[in-house]
Amino acid sequence: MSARSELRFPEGFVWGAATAAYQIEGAVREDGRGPSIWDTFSRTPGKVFQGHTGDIACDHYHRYPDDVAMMAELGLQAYRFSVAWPRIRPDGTGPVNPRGLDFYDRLVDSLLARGIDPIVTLYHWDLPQGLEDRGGWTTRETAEHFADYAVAVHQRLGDRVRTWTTLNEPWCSAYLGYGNGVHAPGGQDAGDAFRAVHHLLLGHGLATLALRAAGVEVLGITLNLADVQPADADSPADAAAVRLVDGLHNRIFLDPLTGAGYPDDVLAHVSRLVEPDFIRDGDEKVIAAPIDLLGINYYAPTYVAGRAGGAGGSAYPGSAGSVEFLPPVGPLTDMGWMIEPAGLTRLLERVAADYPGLPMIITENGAAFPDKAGTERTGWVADTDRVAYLDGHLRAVHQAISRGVDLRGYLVWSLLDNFEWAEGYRKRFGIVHVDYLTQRRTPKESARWYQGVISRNGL
Ligand code: PNW
Repeated sequence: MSARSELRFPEGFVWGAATAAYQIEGAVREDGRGPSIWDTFSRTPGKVFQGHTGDIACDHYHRYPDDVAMMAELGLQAYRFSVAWPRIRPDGTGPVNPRGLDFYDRLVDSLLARGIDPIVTLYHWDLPQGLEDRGGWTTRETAEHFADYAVAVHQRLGDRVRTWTTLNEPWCSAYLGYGNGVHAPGGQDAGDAFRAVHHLLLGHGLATLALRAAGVEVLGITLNLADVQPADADSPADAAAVRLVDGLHNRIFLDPLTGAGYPDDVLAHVSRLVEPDFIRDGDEKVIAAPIDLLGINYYAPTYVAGRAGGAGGSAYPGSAGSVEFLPPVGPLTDMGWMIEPAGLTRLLERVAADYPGLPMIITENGAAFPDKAGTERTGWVADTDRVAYLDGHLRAVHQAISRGVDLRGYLVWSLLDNFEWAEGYRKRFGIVHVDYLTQRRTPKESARWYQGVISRNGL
């Protein structure tokens, strides 16, 4: 009898994995690359765990042929990577650096030679330091520079890359980068966080218009949307807290992207913290440039309560005084994040209901778990906890699809253990283990399991 899988995914459903340039490439001074805000930030004492940097990371810049061969062996159908802006425009404003483009040219060719579909992210947080020196995402000019850079990348790769996304998780860039200082460039100002939200969205819109004019086929953006839940489903105060956090996290991006403009309640909240004079006439029209695909990154749910004098969350400007974020409970990942697959089903169904007609793809989902002892000796990483996480979340994805959500694919975060931003190398998200002393790659049990899922197109 042939092995029949229990849960089948739709025909043509895309299976892949994701990474980001600064987290895996290394080679930060090679072939004319300029410094990014993450080079600066990671060298600033106290910002990243034990002063880790992306200087070497997974050395993917040199090892990409082997890495692509490994992807092919695992059966990946798509690979989402990001282009490092400072490789393409080393100081942010000057001439294009062809040697930077050469690297992605080679990478794309090797992916295509193995039948793997490249999915390009144009911005995964590594802003050229030269642009930050002029104000970074708090300024309009950065949005315009982003569109120019997008066109330069497309000119080189557009004949072979079909699927493009502009930004990865602008929520993180704005609120963690300019609001609470946890990410580069380390700004701590609520007004700047909202300026950054707007200029990131504007940059997305300008790039979308420019890429569309250049003939891009499939164009989108990736958001880390939050499944915001009330502590008590019957409490009006908790419902109000959900509405505020949902506004600051989800609707502030989704509404303008889909043509509805900024939500009134969110604008009212923002206006209490900063004069929103950075939003100009016509901007919302640019931001609403039609997209083909919404990338969603999901890791964990967010539970909130409405409470006068609540501590709020540093990543949600103006939330102190009315919102309490509940501590995560139950089984947690190594990031301290809750494991709740149902949150992913809820999130997908909510987006499908509130923003109909927008096809979606999971551009990131996965988990950090501590390394098990003995990997180097046995050459085998038994990450059963990660297999369970992925299995649970794929069941949640399947449920959403079976209820009618138009979801086109799933990309696991991440292919490799890598530089986990402020956490440095101590958090491991890979389905492939990386020994940072030798750069040896060892597929974990989860990679073998995922290989089987892909080959069966099901669980
Ligand atoms: C995402 N948060 O980051 C990024 O897109 C990846 O580069 C990253 O490695 C992955 O998720 C795992 O963290 C996030 O604090 C970082 O809520 C922080 C948060 C969310 C997403």
